[in-house]
Amino acid sequence: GFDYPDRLNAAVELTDVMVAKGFGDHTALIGNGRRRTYKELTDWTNRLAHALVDDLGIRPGNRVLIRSANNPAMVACWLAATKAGAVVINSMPMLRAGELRSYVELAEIAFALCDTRLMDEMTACAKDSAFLKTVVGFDGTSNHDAELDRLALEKPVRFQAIDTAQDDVALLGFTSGSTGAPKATMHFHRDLLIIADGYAREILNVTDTDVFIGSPPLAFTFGLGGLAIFPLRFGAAATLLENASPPNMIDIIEKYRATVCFTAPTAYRAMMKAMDEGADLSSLRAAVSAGETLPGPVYEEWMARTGKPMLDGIGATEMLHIFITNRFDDHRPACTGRPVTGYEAKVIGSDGQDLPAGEIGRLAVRGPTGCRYLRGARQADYVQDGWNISGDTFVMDAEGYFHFSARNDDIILSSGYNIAGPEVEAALLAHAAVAECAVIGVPDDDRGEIVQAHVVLSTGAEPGEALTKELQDHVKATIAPYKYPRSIVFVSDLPKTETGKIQRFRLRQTRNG
Ligand code: 3SK
Repeated sequence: GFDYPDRLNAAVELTDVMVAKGFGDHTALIGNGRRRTYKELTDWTNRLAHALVDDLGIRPGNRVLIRSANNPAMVACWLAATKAGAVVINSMPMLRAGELRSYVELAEIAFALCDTRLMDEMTACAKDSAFLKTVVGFDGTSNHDAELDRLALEKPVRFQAIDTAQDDVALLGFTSGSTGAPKATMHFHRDLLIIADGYAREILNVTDTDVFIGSPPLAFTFGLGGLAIFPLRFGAAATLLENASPPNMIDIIEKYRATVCFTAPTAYRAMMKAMDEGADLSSLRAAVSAGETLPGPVYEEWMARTGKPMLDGIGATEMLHIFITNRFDDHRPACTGRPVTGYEAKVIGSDGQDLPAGEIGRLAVRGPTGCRYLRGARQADYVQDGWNISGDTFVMDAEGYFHFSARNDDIILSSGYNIAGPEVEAALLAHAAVAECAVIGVPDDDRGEIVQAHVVLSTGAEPGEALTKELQDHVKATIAPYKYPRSIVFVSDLPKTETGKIQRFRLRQTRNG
């Protein structure tokens, strides 16, 4: 187990305590063309925390939403709000006002800190909100040229952090539920450290010489762990990219000789292609793949090119981070590996009973970092005896290794993003040309899966390329653009049950032949 003091503030552990341990001059964050040491990051977060408490009036337990792309300012705001005892909700920059509003309403969020470049949707979300009363801009480019930065600049560099308990909630992790309505899980201050002291230490052997790089948004706990908590816990450096396309990641890997990479198989494939044109990834000692299942051939190719394993793992926002993983000295193709120490995993049948090795069923997991849903209903359905029942089906082999089988719900996993089919359907149905539609995920070599919409048109609408483009643009303007259907198939009707329920599984079967 992990032994933390009763009074614990995770953000203080990742900043002030690191300075006290002698890491003050080490590089902590690199991003937007600047490098910041642990001392600079500590001072910055303390000033910001003063502004949040003294000027904005944030009190312990208040929920604070942060809206930003991955950059040092976002990390500083998250740490500052955590020092102030707030419960932080990190959100992705692509979210539209409607999606932000569903977060605000579910978590009754009163404060938002927003990169000024992303203010429009935030302001639209706050308009007439019963909950969100204070929206403050910060300068994501780190030039300190926004309201929150100006308030912080006048403040002292010492801040007496709020005396939080190790089991006070520090973070709400949001994910799309399978219907598109978001769900959130609560994570304690200690959970933020457990994922570092567990997975990052045990599996990745992180040290202060490591340089981290990766693509997942900090709003996704995969990114928050891999690109902020893990490096900061060990005195390592994190490189943060607002646009983590494979070419941009390659540039940074080469420039800073990055050693640990967190991304999805799609990006690894693109990076391997770039190796043929001379991309130098030789500095990477750990390539972590999660967010989508890692196809055997991608793992094999990485091994062949680098001589090192690509470490496939599965995590969940519910559990905060990775709980089943391969290891440097124990890895297999098309296999997710074994549980991280402290976590238990099993496969259960539709009746909730444990299934023997070799049988396909739903993956259930139990461990120190979850699962605690915000608001009651989901807890009863998806957490039984402490076991969180996931949306994935797996098989456990006779040796206790877990192998992914399929998703068990309407979530589509594309390039590491979780996309709820019903949410895309709702967006399409808001277009006058769409009478009915069903959205499924179809296999794709590059992205794992892509979103495919089967659309029945309203009378008078003309199928074709022009309408496909119009519907895609409409979805991009309605919900986060990464959710748009890359493929649209116009059909005359949809398969349905006798009671009129759309049978999406039939569309999937047709696809699979
Ligand atoms: O496997 C995932 O999708 C995941 C989710 C949350 C945190 C970490 C990971 C790897």
